[in-house]
This record gives sequence, structure tokens and C-alpha cells, in this order.
Amino acid sequence: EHVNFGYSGSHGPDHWAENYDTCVGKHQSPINIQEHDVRDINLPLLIFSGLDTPRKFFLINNGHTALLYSSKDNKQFYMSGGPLNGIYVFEQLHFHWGENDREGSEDLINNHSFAMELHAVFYKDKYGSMNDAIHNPDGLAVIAFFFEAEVNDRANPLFDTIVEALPKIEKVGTEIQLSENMHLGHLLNPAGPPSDRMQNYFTYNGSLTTPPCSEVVTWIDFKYPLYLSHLQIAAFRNIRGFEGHKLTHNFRPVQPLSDRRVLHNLP
Ligand code: 1SD
Ligand code: ZN
Repeated sequence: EHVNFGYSGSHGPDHWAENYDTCVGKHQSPINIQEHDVRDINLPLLIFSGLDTPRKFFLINNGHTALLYSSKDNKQFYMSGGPLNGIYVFEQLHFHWGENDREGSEDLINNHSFAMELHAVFYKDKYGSMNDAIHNPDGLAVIAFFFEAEVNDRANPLFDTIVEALPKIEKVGTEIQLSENMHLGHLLNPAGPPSDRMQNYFTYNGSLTTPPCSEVVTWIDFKYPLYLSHLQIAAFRNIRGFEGHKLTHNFRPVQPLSDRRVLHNLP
């Protein structure tokens, strides 16, 4: 197993630029979103299509995160509108977490770290694939959901299928098909689309939060968090990374905002 990057020690974020120049770029992610510095704006409606179809999903431990993807022939989950020009096709979703519930998100809001962050990665349809899209400034769009630990420690049943499958992908490179077809619409938007919740987001131009840190991502961060129980979040910390240690944290520290301005779409 070849470790190309990690989250601590000699492979940690401070060393990424040694192998990947872009990681010291001026428009990197994640960032700390300061609400008093954002510009309120009314963007066109952010539109999702194909959210309502339950799909077969695969869960994989790639050594950096737990990642879900749907079968390749199945490209019916699209996003458009909002800050985006053109149509973006869903590729995969994955998670970032920390050693405890007080850290774990990549972007912060008013210096606040959430316990976890979900990224659903989309590439621009006209570029045809993730690999080609990544070479274009408007190539990718990532929607981010923050998670808090439920104060009453209630589990979120919508995430049970994923959480229960995590022990089966403990080792790097392992992959399983989820036992139940998943309904992304329910998972990401329990209130049922379209709703104001999905129109209340921050958006800015940034990068992949992992090497090669390409500055090609339109970030869309939903303001209101989702909830999981403490135990559901803790289950993610048990999957293993490259050296066989538990992957206890996999978030990149915040990067300078530089000359960028974060927009806040008013629902
Ligand atoms: O960390 C992910 C990485 O796993 C990969 O999915 C990449 C896209 O190729 O995106 C980054 S992130 O910026 O979505 N965290
Ligand atoms: Zn991510």
C-alpha cells in the first residue's frame, strides 16, 4: 500500500505541497466562513434531479475516507442552478470527521467546527468525466452538509445503512454493496425537496481538500446541519487508514481566504 497523503506526521497537510504544488495555492479549501463577512445574494433556484430514485450503492474504504458511489451506468442524479452554469453529474459522496465530536468538519462557520461533513462530489457534464473535469476551473461542484451530534443522542435512521456497513470496510481497499437501495433525496434532505433548507447555503470558489488540491470546485455548503448520534459518528473513526491505524481524523485545516468573498444565498 502506497501512502500518497495522510492527516498527520510526515504525510500530513503541512507536507502535501512537497508533492502537490497546488496545495499552497491562493484559493484553497477548506475555509472559515465568517457570517459577518459574507455577501447576501439571491441566486437562481438550486435544482436537483433524480434524487427520488432509490439506488444501489457501493461503500469503499479508500484509505482517506468512507466513500459511496452508485453504479457507473446510472448517471441520473444531476444538479444545476444556484451559482452553477450548466449541469453537474453526481460522482460520489464521502465524509470527513475528527477525533471527537468537537472537530471534524473541513469548512468552519464562525470558527465553529462541526462533528462531521458530508461531501457529494459532482463534475460538469460537458467535461464527460471526473478526470477531465478536474482540469477546468468550473469542473467540479461539491455540496457539503455539516453534522452535529444529537444532544439527546438519538440515532438518525436515514444513515443506519451506511453506519452499519462501516465495520465491513475496516481495511483499506475493501468495498461492499449496501444491503438496501439508498434514496439520496431522503438522506440529504429529510424535509423533502424542494425546501428552503436546500436553498440556504454558502457558496465560494475553492479547491479539492485533498491532494492534488485542484482549484476547480464550486463549493455549496448548506447552512443548517444534519444530526447523527454520537455512536453513529464514532463508527467512522474505526475504519483503518494506510498503516493499519484507525483513521481517527481526516479533515484538512482551514486555508487563507485571500481575495475571495463567500456568498450567502437567501432562501
Ligand atoms: O477528499 C475528496 C477526494 O476523496 C476526492 O473525492 C476528491 C475528488 O476527486 O475530492 C476530495 S474533496 O475535496 O471532495 N474533499
Ligand atoms: Zn471531501
